[in-house]
Amino acid sequence: MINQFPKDFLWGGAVAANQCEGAYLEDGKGLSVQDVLPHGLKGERTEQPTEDNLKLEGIDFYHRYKEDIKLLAEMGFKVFRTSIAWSRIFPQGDENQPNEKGLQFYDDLFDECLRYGIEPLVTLSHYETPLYLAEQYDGWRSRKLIGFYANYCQTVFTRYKNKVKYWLTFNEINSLFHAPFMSAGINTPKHELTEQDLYQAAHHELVASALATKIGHEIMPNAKIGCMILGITVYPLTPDPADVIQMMLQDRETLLFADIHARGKYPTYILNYFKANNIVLEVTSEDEEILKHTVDFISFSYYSSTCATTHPELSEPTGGNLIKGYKNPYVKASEWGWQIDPKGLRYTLNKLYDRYQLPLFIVENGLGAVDELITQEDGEKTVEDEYRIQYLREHLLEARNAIHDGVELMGYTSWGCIDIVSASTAELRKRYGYIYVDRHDDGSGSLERYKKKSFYWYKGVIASNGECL
Ligand code: BGP
Repeated sequence: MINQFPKDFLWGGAVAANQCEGAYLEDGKGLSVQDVLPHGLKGERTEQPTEDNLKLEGIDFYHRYKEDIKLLAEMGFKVFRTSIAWSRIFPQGDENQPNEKGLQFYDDLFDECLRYGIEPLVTLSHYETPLYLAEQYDGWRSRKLIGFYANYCQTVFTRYKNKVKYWLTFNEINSLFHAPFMSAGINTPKHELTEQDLYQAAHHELVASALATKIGHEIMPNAKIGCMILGITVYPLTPDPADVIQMMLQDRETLLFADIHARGKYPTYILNYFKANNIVLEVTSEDEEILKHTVDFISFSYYSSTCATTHPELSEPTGGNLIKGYKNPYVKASEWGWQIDPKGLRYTLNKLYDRYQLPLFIVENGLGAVDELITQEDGEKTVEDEYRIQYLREHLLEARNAIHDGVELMGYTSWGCIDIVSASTAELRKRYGYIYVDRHDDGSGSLERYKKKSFYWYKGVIASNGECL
């Protein structure tokens, strides 16, 4: 039957180094932009790391990863998505020589995964640009970052070429426009940046991404290197054709990044937009050559959808970490105002596959919710997270429908498979995991791990290759 998950489907979960590792200064690590963002996207950056920044300790994954990987293996994980903290390898970001202790940590982590037959899926840059690069170079506004990033990629590709087969170049690369400091280490305040500045910085990242793909393929001919897009799915709020055009325009803000990664050049719609708005980018002929190194697959995050309209009076703005748009009267929202739309996942998968005919990978999806740890009759502690199971089940059913539609889907890594610090609000109260971590927003907690009800559910899903949802 076609409406089954493929035999070699990569089931697993995802995290990012800065949201779980902690140990923010250990073994020679330098500071990253996250170390001065105690409140995520809400609130200003601080000058120095401050005690209220929960990411400095995270869930202490740096010291507890063996215990955690064992739990993920118990669920039957085939793949584990994490990121390498660039500032562990190059503490400032612009050095020539890497920090051996940082490299050793990821050697040990990947070995631990492989011991259980879990493939690491590694994001090279997940919202954790070294702080020094932000302060000295204004992050990705500087062309120099292409060279620093290429050196970093070359280093980790060479080191882990026999351990890591799946790589992602930049997490949610299109988020640079919404969160320039967190996403691209751009230190200049957002309100001082022009569109030209942002497109130029995006261009540097796009060239760097293609260069990483080129270098990666040279060092690891069998590796699969993908881009990662913040999947902002947009519907027209009304059938007014003007709303459909509005949707098309908003869609392109996202698709632009996948277009360039998949096709190796800028599409005409954006070149015309640049002309019309007097945006003149510095694009060298060497850049154009590098951009031709296209990705092997397209990965994306999918949490919710939103609506576009020319009739704002008919709706209200939606919540969501980086998503702008209007509320859809047909869908419910999470406690954080993220609209829950499983069918939108089927639509998104089909749209991307129709457009690119490249394998797709859902590398983030999940429900951030408040969990209550309870003690069962047998004395074991757990969380009855039926709401999370329901969210994931409904999304996986739609992923399966998309496979039936003909989409080539490589895998699924739900977000925050173990509770971690959230990215947009830097809270621990907002949990995504199958594994509960006893740590709280006031910094208290034993850091003990407990299996939630969803742990056993996901184990059954993987064991049945998605038959038992
Ligand atoms: C994505 C980021 C992740 C992440 C997730 C959930 O945008 O790639 O790093 O955390 O969203 O968001 P949050 O943690 O804010 O709930």
